[in-house]
Amino acid sequence: MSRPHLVSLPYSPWSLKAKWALDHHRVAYRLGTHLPMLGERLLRLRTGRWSGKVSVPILIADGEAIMGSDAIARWADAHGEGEPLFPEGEDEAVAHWNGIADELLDAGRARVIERSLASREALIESVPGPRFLGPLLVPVGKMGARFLARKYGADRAGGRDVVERGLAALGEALDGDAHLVGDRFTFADIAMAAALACVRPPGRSWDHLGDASRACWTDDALAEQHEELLAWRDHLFAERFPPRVR
Ligand SMILES: N[C@@H](CCC(=O)N[C@@H](CS)C(=O)NCC(=O)O)C(=O)O
Repeated sequence: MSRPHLVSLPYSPWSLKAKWALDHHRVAYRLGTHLPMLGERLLRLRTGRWSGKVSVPILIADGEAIMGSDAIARWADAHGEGEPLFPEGEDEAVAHWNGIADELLDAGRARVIERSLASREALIESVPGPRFLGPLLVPVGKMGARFLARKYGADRAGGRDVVERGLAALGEALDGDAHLVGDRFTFADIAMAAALACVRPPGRSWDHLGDASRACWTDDALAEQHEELLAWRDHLFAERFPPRVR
């Protein structure tokens, strides 16, 4: 098998979930970067999907395009080494947490887009290019943010109440435990740890965010209320997904 190619968005928690699952299973891969809006056609070309929504992460393995963090993690379970992330009999429980993680991230993305549109620096950071082009990058950043808002229906995403409910459920389920499903490390832990980016991103080694974008992601009030969950997340990242592995 030739080395699979992961097309990702460096700052996206969904891409982080896929990278984590691949690393967990010691799958070596080439990493490519997708550019929202401008890279849409290339993504369709790479995947052969000319209708419907295309989003990253996408893993191209043996000519097949596997789209979405969940499908990529399942592919890694089937093709990699080590303990499964979807243990037998726990599929429903893992899917339940992945669903909650998606709700949190959808709500988080809508909020980040709104806040980015109000931050000149964050808009500049969102466009690759030399910083001295700053003023020219702002309109491109705005177009990109509006494109993502439309594509992912930011106006239909849940609000802060959805995030609060998800965090409360996570706190109750963990209640001091290390893992969410069956006392072992699963994709449920990966999904919820990654989703906490909408409260406070995990750190530059993982999220590659600039300062202004990090501020848009961070919700100080929620972070203060949920330091225990963030400590759980930080521990999991440090132990199970150390930066040196990637
Ligand atoms: N359910 C998908 C969600 C993926 C997703 O929402 N990707 C967004 C991350 S912001 C994306 O590709 N954005 C860039 C684009 O659509 O061009 C997964 O689990 O991977």
